[in-house]
Amino acid sequence: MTRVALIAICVAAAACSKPERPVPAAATPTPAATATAAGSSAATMGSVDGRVHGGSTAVVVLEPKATRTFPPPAEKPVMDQAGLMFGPELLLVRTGYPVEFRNSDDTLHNVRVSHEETRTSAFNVAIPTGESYTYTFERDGFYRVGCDIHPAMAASVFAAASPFTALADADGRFTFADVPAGAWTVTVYTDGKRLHKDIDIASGATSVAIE
Ligand SMILES: [Cu+2]
Repeated sequence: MTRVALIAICVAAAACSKPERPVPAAATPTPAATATAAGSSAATMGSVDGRVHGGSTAVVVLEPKATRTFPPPAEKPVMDQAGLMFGPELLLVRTGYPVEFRNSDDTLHNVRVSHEETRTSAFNVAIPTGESYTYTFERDGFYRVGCDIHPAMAASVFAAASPFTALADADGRFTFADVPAGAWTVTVYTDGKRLHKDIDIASGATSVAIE
């Protein structure tokens, strides 16, 4: 049994640039999820510093318990093909927003992508030298990425609606900045397992452990 522990999730109340301005209620339905100590609105922002113990590669996702709308990503994520390799090995993307697949090699590649859990094909396209293909993932989860021309080429995509996704570093550490206060779920994907932990983000510090 793999033991994964999330420790020292510290939440610091950051000064908001517009502390007096109430968040428009119409745009953000906020059902009373859980009784948080602060009970404040999205005007309060915190940050999360955590650590995953015991896993190898760990993908961490922070998802709100209540429905929440997030701004679009600032940049379009890119998966490149260079030197007969995909890069990066794992690309974190947002569902509903475009992702670019490039071929920077002097040879033809194709890109075959399928949803890992459902085995459903997302797309399979040939990408000539110097060209690219843009795709928008609509379903959350991991995707397998391969090239049929070069079977050794392999990578993964992880798609999530939440903008708060991270690949833990070699020591298992991860950080999320500017997280709106409220009730959230931390999900850790590691060693083929999916581990959940609920946390309340507000002013103050929180420690979380997932066994
Ligand atoms: Cu290839």
